[in-house]
Amino acid sequence: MTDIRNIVILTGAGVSAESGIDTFRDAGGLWEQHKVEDVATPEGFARDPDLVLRFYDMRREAIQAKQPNAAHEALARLDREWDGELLIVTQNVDDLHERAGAKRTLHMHGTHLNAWCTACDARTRWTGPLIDRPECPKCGARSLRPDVVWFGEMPYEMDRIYAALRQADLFVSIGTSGAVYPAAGFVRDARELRIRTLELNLEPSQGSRWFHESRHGPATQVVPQWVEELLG
Ligand code: BV8
Repeated sequence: MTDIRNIVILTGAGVSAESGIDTFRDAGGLWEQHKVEDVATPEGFARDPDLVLRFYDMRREAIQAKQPNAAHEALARLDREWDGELLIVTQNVDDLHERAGAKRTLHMHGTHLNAWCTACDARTRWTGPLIDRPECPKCGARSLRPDVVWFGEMPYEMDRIYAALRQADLFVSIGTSGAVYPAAGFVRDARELRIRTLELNLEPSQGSRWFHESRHGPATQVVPQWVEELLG
């Protein structure tokens, strides 16, 4: 690993699972309780805004009672101590990477803790519910939605992600099923760019065959071990 300078890390729900935050596709996961097209699409929001707002209000409240786990802590340590480039691209909308101390993070699917005004486009930090249609702090309109990227919507900062991938020497995917694009395609982009690829996941993901190396186990074990090796 001595020739590694610039690292891009992709994280998914598996990195927060041991903090008690439901993943999407594991047994009893979020999508089993709700149909994706009903709660995570603009069409679903237009059809039944109350259902969608309650779904996100429940999750926004739940994550605030959770704590970062050893995987988040290890990635924050890597962020502090790694003197090369590092970007933690997370698909997660919780803030556990930041609460563990990570700074170089990018939320490509948005964040639970922002509200997005569809009238004036302002994004405001938001920790309470949206079901009561509160006023936008900037323009006063009662047009706030979760600042979360739904299916069919453009993920955030794609240019910045691809620019980081083009400079990377190592791409590490942690706790994601490889089910959702374009995130699930990053490993193939990395392979085309001749970047070393590593998967750290509880079990093989849908993209496992694209990784040079896969290590399987709970994130709180495999992530600190990998960070220790890298910094060791
Ligand atoms: C877009 C926010 C156009 C909301 C989410 C190509 C082919 C097919 C379809 C498409 C395609 N391109 C686009 C699409 C459509 C769609 C898509 O991919 N559909 C899928 C279902 C086929 N994609 C989109 O619509 C995206 N937008 O494409 O716009 C575009 C394209 C390119 C460039 C520009 C524009 C937008 C997708 C974003 C949707 N929003 N989240 C919310 O959170 O409510 S998706 C949501 O699910 C997550 O954010 C995450 O991205 C995704 C996958 O979830 P994971 O994080 O992987 O979690 P999951 O439960 O699936 O897996 C958990 C993993 O952890 C498992 O592997 C498990 O083994 C592991 N694990 C569990 N416990 C542990 C663990 N690992 C370690 N330790 C543990 N303890």
